[in-house]
Amino acid sequence: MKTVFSPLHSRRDVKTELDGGLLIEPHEKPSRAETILARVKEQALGEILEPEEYGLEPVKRVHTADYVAFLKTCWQEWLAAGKPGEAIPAVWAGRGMRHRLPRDIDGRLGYYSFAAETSISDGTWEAARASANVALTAQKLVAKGERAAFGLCRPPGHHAHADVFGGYCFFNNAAIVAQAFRDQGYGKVAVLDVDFHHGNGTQAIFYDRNDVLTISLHGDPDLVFPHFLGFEDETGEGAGEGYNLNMVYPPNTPYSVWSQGLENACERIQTFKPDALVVALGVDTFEEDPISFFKLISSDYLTLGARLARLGLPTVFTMEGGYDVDAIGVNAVNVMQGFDRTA
Ligand code: OKP
Ligand code: MG
Ligand code: ZN
Repeated sequence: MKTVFSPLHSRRDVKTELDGGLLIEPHEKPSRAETILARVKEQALGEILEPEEYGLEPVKRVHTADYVAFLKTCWQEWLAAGKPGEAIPAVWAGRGMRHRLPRDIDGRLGYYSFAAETSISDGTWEAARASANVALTAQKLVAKGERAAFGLCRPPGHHAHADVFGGYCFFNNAAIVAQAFRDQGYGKVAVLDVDFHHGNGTQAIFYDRNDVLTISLHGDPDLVFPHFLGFEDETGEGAGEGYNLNMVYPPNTPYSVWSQGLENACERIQTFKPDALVVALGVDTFEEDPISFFKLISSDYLTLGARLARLGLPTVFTMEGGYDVDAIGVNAVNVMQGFDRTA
């Protein structure tokens, strides 16, 4: 399988993540992508390509123009306001208040976000753009006939809504890929999110549509991030009713249990008969992940890849989470190898 990777990911190198009342070194750090790339090379998974430039048009098919413009100038606005640290949202429109875009940068940061762990600094915009280009280049490879392609995206994307960032995500790479397939004439697309966390952004972007099926397996949002979306009674709305599927699991869930949800997901995908599959691949389901609570082991990722291959669909992988940096290279590449080795 071919991998798409951009060295520009390293431009996202924030020094802070608000966690437990402290500003810690972010979990979502540059070494994540480098470790995965190193494993791709070590295992000779396949050719490694730099992304092509697709511009903002395919991004704006999923994100609003005002949100994209905000991300572009956010850091400059923050500096111009004389702020001493990194840009961190700290105020939101609570219940009973107005969702109105203020002029002040603190208000704008809150308007365009849903959480405070995701700091912004110099280079975040460039890295987020590169990450979307990585995903779109992987999509192009598959549209041109590759069976599958690995978009080694960083920063991740699946928490980003049409006009809201959070959970380390700015542009929803999986959603951008799904929409790109649609715009190229693929009639139906499925997005399967196997990251430990709910793919809230992807769900929200396609919630009222029946041309993109969204499925996510994840830790129970009653217990973990993103807390306010991802429950099993969220099944879609309007034309999209029945085209969103959430499967939630408790702490210590092993592959033997999680994979039953995966089977359900695969059956739903087969019934849907999509023309392409996008896999939002997080490996934070790993037993040693520092911020998650499932118990998958490294060999499970080979099995996962093999199961996805048996769907027999043109498949784009977008890299999402995974924070046990020592293991994410092996685990992510195991998915690709399990896929490649399965007819
Ligand atoms: C991004 B992705 C840790 C809280 C974690 C943010 C999690 C974002 C996960 N104390 N909050 O889905 O891997
Ligand atoms: Mg998920
Ligand atoms: Zn995650």
